[in-house]
Amino acid sequence: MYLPQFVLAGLLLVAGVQQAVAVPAPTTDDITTAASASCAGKDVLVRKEWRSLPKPERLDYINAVKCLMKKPSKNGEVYAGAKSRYDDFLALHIVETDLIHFNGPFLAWHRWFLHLFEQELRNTCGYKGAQPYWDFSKDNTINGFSKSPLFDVTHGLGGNGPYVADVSDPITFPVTTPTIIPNRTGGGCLDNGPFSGLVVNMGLGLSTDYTPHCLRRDFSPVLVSQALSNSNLKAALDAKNYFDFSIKIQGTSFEVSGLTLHAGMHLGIGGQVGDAADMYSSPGDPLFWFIHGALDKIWDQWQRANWSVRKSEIAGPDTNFAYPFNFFGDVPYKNITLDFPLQYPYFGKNLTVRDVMDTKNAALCYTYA
Ligand SMILES: [Cu+2]
Repeated sequence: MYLPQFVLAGLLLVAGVQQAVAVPAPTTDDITTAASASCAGKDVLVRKEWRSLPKPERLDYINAVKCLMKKPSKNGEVYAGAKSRYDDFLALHIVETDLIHFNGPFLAWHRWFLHLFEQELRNTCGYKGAQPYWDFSKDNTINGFSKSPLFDVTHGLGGNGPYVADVSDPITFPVTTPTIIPNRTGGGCLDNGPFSGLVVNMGLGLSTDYTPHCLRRDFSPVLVSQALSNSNLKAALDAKNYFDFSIKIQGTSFEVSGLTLHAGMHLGIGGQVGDAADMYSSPGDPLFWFIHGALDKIWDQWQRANWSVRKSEIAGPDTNFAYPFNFFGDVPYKNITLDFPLQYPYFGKNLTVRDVMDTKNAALCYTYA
C-alpha cells in the first residue's frame, strides 16, 4: 500500500474530488496575513500533557471527541464514507496522505490539521480546553507502555485490542502494515475504554468509500521501547537543522531499525493490523491526535531552542518518499520553501508552510505546557 502506484492514485483521487463537488466550506481568509501578526489580545490555548489534566478535563475531552462522532458530516456528498463530522477529518487525511507524509510538508500540514480539529471540538461540541498531547517518553518501556494513563479505560482512550495470534486471513485483515511488527500483543477489535466497539467508517488504506469496520489496536511495547527510545527523542531535539530534524522524526526506512518517533507511535499502537498503523486512515483511531500532538510539541520545542533561526527554517522534498525518505528508490522532487502550499479541501482556504511556522501567531494561537 505504500508503493509508488498509490502515490499516483492518491493524486488522481484528490484531483478528481476537488473538481467534482462544490460544498460550501468555512473560509479563513485572514490566515495568510494573520501569520505575521502576534497572538496578543486573543486567548492562547495551552496544550497540556494528558496526565497533567485533571480527570474531569480528561473526560471533557473524550466526550467532545465522542460528540464530534455523532455530529453530521458536512462533506458526506464528497466522500461516501464520511457519516459524521469526525469522519470529515478522517477523509481529509486519507485524500491528502500521499502529499503530506515522508516529505518536507509533513509537520507543517499536520500542525494546521490538528488546529482545525481542536477548533472543531470547541466550536461544534462546546469543548473548553485545548487538544492535549502525549509525552511518550513517560511510557517508552516494555513493561510500562500499556499502563500509560493515556490508555486508561476510564480516564483515557482505552488500551489494546485483544490478542489475535493469526492475522494472515486477508478477508478479516485486508490491509496490514508493511513493517513486520515484533512481539505484537493485540490485533482484535477494541473492547475496552470509552471507544470500545467503535466502528470506523473508512479505511484501511487509500479510499473514502464506506467500509465500516471495528477499531483495532495491536500494541507492540517492544517496538515502542526501540523506536521511541530516549536516545531517539534526544537525537531529534539535538538536530542542528530542519532537514536533519525531519529525518529524526520521520525515520529512515520501514525496517524496525529505521523507525523513529512518528512511526514508533503509529506502529507501537496500531501494530500489524490496527487503524493507527495505517498511513491513510490512522485518524480513525482517536489516539491519532495524541500521536501528532506529540510530534507538533517536539517540533515547537525544537524551534524555540533557537527561535530566531528556526521560526523560518523548513526543508525536505515536495514529493513523498523522495530523498532522504527514498525507501523505495529515487523519486524526482524539489526542495520545499516557506511558500509551499498546504491543502485542506473543504476545510477552508489553503495555506502555505509560512502560515504555520509559529504556534503563537494569531491564526494558530496556542502553546505547550
Ligand atoms: Cu498523517
